[in-house]
Amino acid sequence: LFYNYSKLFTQKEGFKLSNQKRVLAIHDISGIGKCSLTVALPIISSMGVETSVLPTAILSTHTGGFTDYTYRDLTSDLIPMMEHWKTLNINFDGMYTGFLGSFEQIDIVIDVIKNLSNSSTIKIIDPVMADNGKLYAIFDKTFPSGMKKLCEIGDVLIPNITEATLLLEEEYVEGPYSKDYIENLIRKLAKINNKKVILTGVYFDDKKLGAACYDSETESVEYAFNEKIDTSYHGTGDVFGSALTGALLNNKSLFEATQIAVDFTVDTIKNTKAANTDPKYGVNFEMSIPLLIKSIYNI
Ligand code: PXL
Repeated sequence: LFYNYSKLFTQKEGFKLSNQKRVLAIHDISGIGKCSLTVALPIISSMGVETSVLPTAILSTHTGGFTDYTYRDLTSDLIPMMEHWKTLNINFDGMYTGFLGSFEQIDIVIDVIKNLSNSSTIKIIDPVMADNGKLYAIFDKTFPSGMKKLCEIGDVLIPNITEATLLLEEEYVEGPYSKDYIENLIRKLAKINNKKVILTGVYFDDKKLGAACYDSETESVEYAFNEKIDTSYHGTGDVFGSALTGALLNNKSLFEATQIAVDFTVDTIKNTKAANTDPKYGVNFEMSIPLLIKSIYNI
């Protein structure tokens, strides 16, 4: 099995070992609770893409459901890390941003992206700040307008519906949603960066849930659905974003990458539900990695 796994990468059409793709993942490290970098690193790496990291903060756990967590803000390390990398002339094929450690980091991350990207770098922005109709408690009301500035320089935005409504300064609406509502929302979001948007947490009934994707070039909305499972776990947005990033860097189309990420996320939720663990500890994504690799190579 191991032999076949490495062959999958090296025998892929057009693959050269010297041309491995590299992504810069900009998120926090939460020591416990499976989100941000502790999911981005293993997931993107398992898809054959080198994953460099710019950690925004270090926490003992994430902030969703745990109390008394430690929080080390790394804002003052970001520019020096960027300056060092500039001397290395390092190239990034992708950048994937998520949870930022402070309001000030928004402008710094914009600077990092501008300094370390080139015209072919794909910039994936997850405006991590809210879920289930609520802004995360550690952010204040000014945070969404700052996050909107970061979204403006992205190529692919991946908000959930709560984040979408905050970016657009609209009231949060509970699902199930109508097609009209979703397509209106996604077209308004696409005006922020004039490129591509993937809206997560979309459902029209209680059977299927997934994501809508919109490409400003074709002006079309496509839907990637899978089973709607009646439980929610922390960190699934990051699991989705990481799989999506890996799939896009493997040259999948926007829709294919979205479907791969939806299917992977649902599989992780199914495995976790079967284990009956506390939702704040995140999903068992490790057991779904073989499925993810199969979907990348169409096997
Ligand atoms: O998964 C989003 C996330 C990432 N990092 C930290 C968080 C959260 C959501 O609550 O608290 C530290």
